[in-house]
Amino acid sequence: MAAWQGSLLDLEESLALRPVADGLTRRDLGRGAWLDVRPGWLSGGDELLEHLGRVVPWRAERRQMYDSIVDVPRLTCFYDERESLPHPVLDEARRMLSAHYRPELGEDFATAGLCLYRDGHDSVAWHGDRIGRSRDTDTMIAILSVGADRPLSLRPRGGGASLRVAAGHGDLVVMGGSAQRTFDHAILKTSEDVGPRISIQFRVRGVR
Ligand SMILES: O=C(O)CCC(=O)C(=O)O
Repeated sequence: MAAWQGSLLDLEESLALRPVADGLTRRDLGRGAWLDVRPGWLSGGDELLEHLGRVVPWRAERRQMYDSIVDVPRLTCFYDERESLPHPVLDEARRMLSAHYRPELGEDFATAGLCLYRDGHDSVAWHGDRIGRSRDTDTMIAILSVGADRPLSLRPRGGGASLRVAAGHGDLVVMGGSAQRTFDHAILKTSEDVGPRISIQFRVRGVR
């Protein structure tokens, strides 16, 4: 994995999660979709980035695109609900997210999908997570990011202006309501010289 220039401030902080609700803001996207943003949820994220880069069995991903199977330019690893996560702070993150969102979500976060964007050439194209209950029912996808700030882009399905949300080092972004049905999201390529980013997406059982 290419070097990540962590901040000196971050190196002095220990790896820990702060309360989810502190500084959490919700944005109504319309069409029943919303976005929660909690900047700086995780402190000391350099350590997590380095650890995950080293221990996770990263795999290249291939996806059906129209009539062909194409390489997705990023590396991934999926942990289902029975597997222990590759760092205890991620088990704690899942517990905290479940405790915070359970009254609204009606169930716990279960699985964790990890994605490694090695540099600005890595990306994921516009899509919604529409496998499972998210195809026709509201759900939530909670994303913790470490490493380079690669904004999460969203755009309404069927046309309309897109928006970009910062998903920086230690930030939490939660897509909720109808967001997987009424919006698509993407991590777009950038020509900027950016280092690696790892995202950890927590989902409920069966949703991909
Ligand atoms: O890396 C991210 O923040 C988004 C990942 C994503 O959209 C996906 O894997 O479905």
